Amino acid sequence: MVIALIVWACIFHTKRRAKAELPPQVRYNLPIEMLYTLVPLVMVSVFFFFTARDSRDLEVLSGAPDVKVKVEAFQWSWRFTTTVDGKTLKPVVGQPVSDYTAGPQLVLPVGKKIEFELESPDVIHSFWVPEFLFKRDVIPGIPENNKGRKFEITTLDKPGTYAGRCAELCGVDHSRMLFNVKLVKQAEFDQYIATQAGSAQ
Ligand SMILES: [Cu+2]
Repeated sequence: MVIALIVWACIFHTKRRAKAELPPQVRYNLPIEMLYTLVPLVMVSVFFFFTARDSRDLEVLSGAPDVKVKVEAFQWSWRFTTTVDGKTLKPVVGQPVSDYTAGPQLVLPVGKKIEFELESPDVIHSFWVPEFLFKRDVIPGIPENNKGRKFEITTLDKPGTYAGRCAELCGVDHSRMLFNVKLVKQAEFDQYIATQAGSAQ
C-alpha cells in the first residue's frame, strides 16, 4: 500500500512543483498543538501509573514466608539453598545442561509463600520460571539484606515440574543455564525435607 501511494504521488504530483505554491499552513494552530502535547502526556501518565502500582506490588515482602530460597546464579548454572522452619538444607548445585529436566531441581510446596533471595558472584543473570509469570534480574554487588535482592511469590496450586532458565545473556553457556522447579503437595514436601535434613549443614 505504501509503495502504491509513493508511485501515485510520483506520477500525479510532480507537475504541480512548478507552481511552487505552499500547502495550507498549520503552524500556530492552537487546538492541534494542544492535542499533540496532551495526548502523549496522558498516555505516558497512564503507563506510569500502572507501572508504578505494579512494581510496588511486586516488591512487597510479607516477612513471613513458608519457605526461603537462596538462589545463586553463576556462569552457567544455579545453586539453590532452601530454608524451612529454621532448617537449612544442603544446597542443590547444577551444571550447564541442554534439557531443563537435567538441570538442578528446586523442590517447593504448592500454594505457599516463597521468599527468594538472589545473588550472583559474576555477571548479571535473570531468574525466570515462565509458568510463575515472574522474572527478576540477579545483579552482582547488591549488599546483603538489601530489599533489592529479594522477592516473594505464592507458588502455583498445580503440582508439576516447571522449566526455569536464565533470561539475561550472560556468556557462552547462557542457553544451557537451565533448571527446574518441582511443585509438590505439602506432605510430599515434608517428606523431601526429612530426607534432606540428614545431610543438612
Ligand atoms: Cu545467566
